Amino acid sequence: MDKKMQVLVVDDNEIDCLTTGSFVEKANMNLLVANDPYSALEIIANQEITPEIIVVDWIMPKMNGLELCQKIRELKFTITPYIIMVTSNSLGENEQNALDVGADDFIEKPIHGAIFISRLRVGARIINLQKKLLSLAHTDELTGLLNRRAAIDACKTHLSRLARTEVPLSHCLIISDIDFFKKINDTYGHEMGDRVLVDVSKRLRNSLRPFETVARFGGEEFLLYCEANEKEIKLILERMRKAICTDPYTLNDVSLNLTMSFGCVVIKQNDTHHDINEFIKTADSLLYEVKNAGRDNFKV
Ligand code: GH3
Ligand code: MG
Ligand code: MG
Ligand code: MG
Repeated sequence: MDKKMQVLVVDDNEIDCLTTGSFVEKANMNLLVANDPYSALEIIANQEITPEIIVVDWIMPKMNGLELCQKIRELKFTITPYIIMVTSNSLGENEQNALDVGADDFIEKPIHGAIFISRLRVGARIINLQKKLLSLAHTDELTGLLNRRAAIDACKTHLSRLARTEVPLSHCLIISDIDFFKKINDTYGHEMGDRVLVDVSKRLRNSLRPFETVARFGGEEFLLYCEANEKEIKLILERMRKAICTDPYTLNDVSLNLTMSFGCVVIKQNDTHHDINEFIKTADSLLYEVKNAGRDNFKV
């Protein structure tokens, strides 16, 4: 089931806040409340809960709704919030100004509950569309794993989190590649090749924890990112190597075994200022060494 839509109501008038809030809850959405624009910006900056629909009152002391709307539009979001401006200030040019600075909708006070709920649902449709597009843009169609672009974004997030952690930690970035994959396509056909890619993806995904990253980086090449030190990662890599080569891959009557090679770079907190592509390059050259040394192995 879809998660509840997060709706932030910004209004300096407590009664209006309660009324608007009750409609939000009636629409079965999750209500967040700010009684002034500054607390609204704080809630928006909070990484844990990102408001998806923001209902902004126009007349507020210190910073009005129009300015707040402008400020929100200057921020960077993964999902751009849908802004509904609400006001008793309903001159035609106000409506135009609100829409021009970035509001998506404009409603006059007093709010008509049923219509407001319908308008919240319009906002929810736009948000859900954004989510769907984002997920398509980030997912590898065949395997369902993250694709290359999303892998790099995820690694950047992991890196900045590593830079911020207070306890000494290290992370690992792995590039892995199926050995002699071309032979599988050539011998058994592309359908078998695809089947192997899907199965390998599952085995790799199951080898790491949910918050760690497993991505399809290229044709038969994968990027993995996990929280581990050098000693731990050697055990994890050996477990992954075995998960890939132990059980056969089957499609119809065909059953085959394969192996995979892994190159892994350990990232310490002091290294987090490096560009992610440098780590990928290092992992890749370690992978190349494993290939040259006979494959079915890993190098850290
Ligand atoms: P090595 O051990 O050196 O990695 O040899 P390899 O044969 O695995 O490497 P090579 O790069 O020569 O071949 C990779 C093959 O992967 C070639 C390409 O046709 C195949 N491939 C890439 N993407 C897909 C895909 O989506 N489906 C299938 N079936 N094959 C793919
Ligand atoms: Mg007001
Ligand atoms: Mg290969
Ligand atoms: Mg390859």
